[in-house]
Amino acid sequence: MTFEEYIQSLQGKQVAVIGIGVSNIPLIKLFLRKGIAVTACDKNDRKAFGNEALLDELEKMGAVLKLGPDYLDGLNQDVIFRSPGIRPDIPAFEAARAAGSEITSEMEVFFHLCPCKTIGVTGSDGKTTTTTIIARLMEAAGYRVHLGGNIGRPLLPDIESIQPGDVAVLELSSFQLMTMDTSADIAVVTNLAPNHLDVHRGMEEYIAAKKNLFIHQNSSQKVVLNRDNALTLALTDQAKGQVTLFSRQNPLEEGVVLENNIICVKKAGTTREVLPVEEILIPGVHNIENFQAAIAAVDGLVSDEVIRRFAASFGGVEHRIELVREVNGVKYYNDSIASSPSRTMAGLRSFRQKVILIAGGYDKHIPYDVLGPDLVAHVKALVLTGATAPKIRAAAVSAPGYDAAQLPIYETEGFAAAFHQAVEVAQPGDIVILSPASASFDQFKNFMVRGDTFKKLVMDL
Ligand code: UMA
Repeated sequence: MTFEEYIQSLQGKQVAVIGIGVSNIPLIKLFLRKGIAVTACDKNDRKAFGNEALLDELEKMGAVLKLGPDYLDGLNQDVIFRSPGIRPDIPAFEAARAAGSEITSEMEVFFHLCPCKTIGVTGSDGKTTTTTIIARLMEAAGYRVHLGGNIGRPLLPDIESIQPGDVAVLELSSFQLMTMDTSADIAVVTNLAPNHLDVHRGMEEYIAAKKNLFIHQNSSQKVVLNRDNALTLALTDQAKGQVTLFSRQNPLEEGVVLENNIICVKKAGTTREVLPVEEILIPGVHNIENFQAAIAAVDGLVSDEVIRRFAASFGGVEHRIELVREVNGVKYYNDSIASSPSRTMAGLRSFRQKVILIAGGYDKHIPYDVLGPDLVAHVKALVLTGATAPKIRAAAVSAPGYDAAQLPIYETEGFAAAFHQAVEVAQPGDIVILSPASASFDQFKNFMVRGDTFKKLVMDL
């Protein structure tokens, strides 16, 4: 179906959009411009929503608004778009579904209608960097690239400008994948570790969601999986498309490996040296893996020369081990994206020296013990704030080799106090890094606001 035909099919139907956020605002506007009847619903009332001008604009364009605690009452429109942050099985959706409504999402419809090749990236860590690397490589190779998804930009509203020869590169979260019935042409799963267990019913549901990125492929499509991550490797048997493995730690007969510190592609008995690790500008072994995943995805589409030139100049993505500035000999890094322990572990392992770590935040009910050994090995002072502070402290204290004199732990009330505590203990030559191992929602709207707040505190020093 073309986009035009899809819009035709919605004419005369009632459409509801649940959650007036990043995913759905451009969608609501697009539908209204096309003359479709839209009811836009959000759990926040006008005041709590915080952007009256937008609500007024939507109303002026013809939207019916349903805001506040009763926003889901009587939900029965023909087609209902759900925001990623809302589970697809809440009672209001179940009731509407039983009464004949179709429950879908911006991402699902995008995959149904996208006229060009799609490259989709999911995983617990490394999604945004890998997605960005792939998009930039494809661009450098001359493709017209549309970059979006969980990275913060919905693509369905742009679909009219997408040409068959373009490439759509998408980061997908488990929330977006939960109900997907179409897979990407090239699917990449970077790795899997416990995350979002406050929303998902357990690891099984989380992994089942991630699998949707490749489980609906045909045999001519491609899935890239991580040989070094047991949960990801276990998915190999379930792939319908052609599997390309990548591995930093293990030898492979076929796939993307690391040999003599060079990323190599092994295929049909041959080995091609693609990228010496020392030429990758961004630090950290996890970034070697991100490059390996990206190289596996674009192999055959982007030349090795383009890959090498790009790797030498790519400085990374904002909020991901981003160097903010150096003050009085102390380097400040913003790794606000690290909203889970595995993420923070990767951040800590990126540095050759021990760092002063600011961590803690909203509690997603994931285990923290795993973080303990890395705290002992890589942290010289730990500054904690937020709901997960006691869990992170417990992880450090119970880790083998913990020595209170080697790893002082500070607990502070509030984010700014944590920052100033870190500044106080820092000596010239030190590294201070915000890498919270927790989500931001206890004190901030999202990880970007948290990172921006940190950057402002650093700039104000
Ligand atoms: N809302 C309700 N009812 C609810 C939940 C939310 O009405 O039960 C309303 C909120 O009041 C708000 C709106 O829905 O007004 C927000 O919707 P949302 O939280 O579902 O998120 P969006 O603003 O649409 O942003 C989403 C992703 N957010 C989530 O998955 C929670 C963004 O990922 C993504 O960039 C964006 O779509 C574009 O695709 C953010 C994220 O934190 C960055 N993702 C998680 C992660 O990466 O770990 C999954």
